[in-house]
Amino acid sequence: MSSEQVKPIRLWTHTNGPNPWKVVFVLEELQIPYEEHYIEFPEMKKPAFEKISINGRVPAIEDENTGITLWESGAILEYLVETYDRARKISFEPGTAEYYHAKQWLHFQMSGQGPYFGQAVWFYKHHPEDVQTAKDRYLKEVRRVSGVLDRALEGREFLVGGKCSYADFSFFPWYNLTLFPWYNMEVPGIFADEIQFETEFPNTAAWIERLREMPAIGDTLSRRVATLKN
Ligand SMILES: N[C@@H](CCC(=O)N[C@@H](CS)C(=O)NCC(=O)O)C(=O)O
Repeated sequence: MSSEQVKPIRLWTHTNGPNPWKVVFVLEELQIPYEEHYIEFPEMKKPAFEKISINGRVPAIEDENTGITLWESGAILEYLVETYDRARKISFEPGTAEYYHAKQWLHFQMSGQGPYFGQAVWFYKHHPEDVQTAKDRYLKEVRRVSGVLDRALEGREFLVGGKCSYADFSFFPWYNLTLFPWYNMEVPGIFADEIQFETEFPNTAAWIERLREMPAIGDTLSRRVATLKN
C-alpha cells in the first residue's frame, strides 16, 4: 500500500488522557493519515462506542484499509508499526533481538509505567480522601520505574538499537503529564514538586527532552496547546 492509497485511520481519543497520545505520535512519525474523533468519558460507556472498544476506553482505532478495529494503546502501536512501518523507521526487523527488546519495553510501559503512574495520579489528584499510604506506594513505583529507565539509558540515547523507536514514544505521555505542564502551561506537572526529575533521574530526564525535540512529539503538542488556547 503506497502512502497515497492509505485512507485515514479513525482514531478515537480524548483531550487529557495520556494513552491516545502515544498513538498520535506514531501516526505522525510514520505520516499515516488519520482523523481524530474526540469522545468524553461517559460517551465511552455507551453501546455505540462499546461496539468499537468493549473496554469503554480510548484510544481505539478503526482502519478501513485493513478492516481492523483495535483498542489498547500498546496493541495499536504494534499493529501500526507492523502494518505501516515497512522501512523500519521506528521499529525493527522481526526475529531480531531489537524486535523483541522493543516489545519488552512496550510491555514494561503498559504494565509498569501506565498503571502505576495512573494510580499515583488518582491518589494525588482525584481520590476523595487523602490516603497517604497509597500516595506513598504509587509515588515509590513512579520512582522505581524511572530508576529502571535511568539505568537502561546510561550511555544510551534511546532504549533499543541506537535509534528512537515506538518503545521510546510510548513512555513520553505519562512523563509529560506528571512532571511537566501538560496543556495548561500555567499548571505544573502533578509530581513536579515531589520528584526532582533532572537530579534524581538525569538519564531519563535527558531522554524525555530528546523525545520532545522530535517533531512528531514536540510539534504535535504545540499544535494541541495552540488549539486549546483558541
Ligand atoms: N490500557 C489502556 C488504558 C486506556 C485508558 O485508561 N484510557 C483512558 C484515557 S487515557 C480512558 O479512556 N479513560 C476513560 C475512563 O476511565 O472512563 C490503554 O493503554 O489503551
